[in-house]
Amino acid sequence: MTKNILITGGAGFIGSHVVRRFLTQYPQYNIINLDALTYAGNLENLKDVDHLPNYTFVKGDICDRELVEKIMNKHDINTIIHLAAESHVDRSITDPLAFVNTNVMGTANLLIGAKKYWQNDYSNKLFYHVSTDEVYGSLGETGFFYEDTAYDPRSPYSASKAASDHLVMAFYHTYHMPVMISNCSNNYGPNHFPEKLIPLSIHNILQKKALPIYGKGENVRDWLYVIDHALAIDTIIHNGKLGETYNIGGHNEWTNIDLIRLLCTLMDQKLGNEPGTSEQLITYVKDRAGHDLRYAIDASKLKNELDWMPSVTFEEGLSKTIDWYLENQDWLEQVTSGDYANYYKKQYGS
Ligand code: NAD
Ligand code: TDX
Repeated sequence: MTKNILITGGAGFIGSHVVRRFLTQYPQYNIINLDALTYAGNLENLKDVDHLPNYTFVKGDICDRELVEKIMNKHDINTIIHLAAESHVDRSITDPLAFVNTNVMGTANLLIGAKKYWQNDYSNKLFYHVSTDEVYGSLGETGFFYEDTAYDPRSPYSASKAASDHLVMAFYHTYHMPVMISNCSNNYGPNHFPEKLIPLSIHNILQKKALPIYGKGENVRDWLYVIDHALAIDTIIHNGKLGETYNIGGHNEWTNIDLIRLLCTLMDQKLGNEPGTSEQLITYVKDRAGHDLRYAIDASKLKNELDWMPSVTFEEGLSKTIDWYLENQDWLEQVTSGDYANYYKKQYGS
């Protein structure tokens, strides 16, 4: 069965890997990428695949009802993979409304657009919503997030993602729209915008700038290679159950400080620096407001039911990621020109 898939946010970090996976793995599917090209969206992320005949790009906002309806009609969309979002927690602290607009209103708009076009004929239709483990809140030193863990979002970002998840489930229960949700842990890998911890630190090591660690660096995140996330989404779309949530995680917990120390060691090796050179750049700075202590996903449902497991170890994934940034310094330069310097100054003071 041919799928005409609307992918939102396909020019962003994770979205570009999802677009590439579907374009190359399923040449019989038509992929329509709707992206507003905010500061986080970049068509360069797709330059190796954007010539493929099954690919269409539309620049636009998911909040634009008319545009969404036009795309649904024109391309006879039967599957939506929804990734478009404002995604950076620090930005949500300074500008929460932008997160409510895109993450809540934008998701509602897409759901309404799909409902209108599909007109209750839901055979072979799917609304797949990409969400985050941050909706579950913050863990103490032990325990995991399960699919039935109660939502407890604590930042404007996670609150807006939680609201969007609830809307998706509301459309399932109220209108029987076929939906699936996945809640994933922290991703890392190529094309990651350098406002997030790992690419920001790689960029700063290359620039010999301070590596800002919030608080004491004891917060824990569970890191997953972005290509494994794209693979998990592919697996769930083809084999998952409607109305279900799947947790996706890397079984890979690191305190921020240990992670940055490992990154420094790998960077020194690759750059031919004296051991310990990059660690000297580590600088403890004021903590993030409401900084969640620990995230850790239990992904056993995905493993037991759909046989998905991460394919690379963290050391392999991190090494590949650093290699990508070293080979794509023009990409880094491009995305850090323009408004990035203003953002950086506002966030870090220099
Ligand atoms: P990103 O910020 O790199 O990319 C977001 C993309 O959405 C960009 O291309 C941007 O231009 C586009 N976009 C933003 N607002 C839009 C709008 N109003 N209309 C159309 N397009 C718009 O984000 P990411 O890290 O790739 O995250 C993608 C999705 O995955 C998000 O929904 C996020 O919540 C979720 N997620 C991210 C992570 C992570 O670690 N990055 C982990 C779990 C879940
Ligand atoms: O300069 C920094 N210094 C620092 O110590 C930055 C940018 C971050 N941090 C800390 C905060 C977090 O504990 O590093 C950790 C990771 O921070 P981010 O890279 O900003 O990611 P996080 O806040 O954990 O959220 C990410 O994972 C879940 C994504 O940005 C979200 O979109 C996703 O949903």
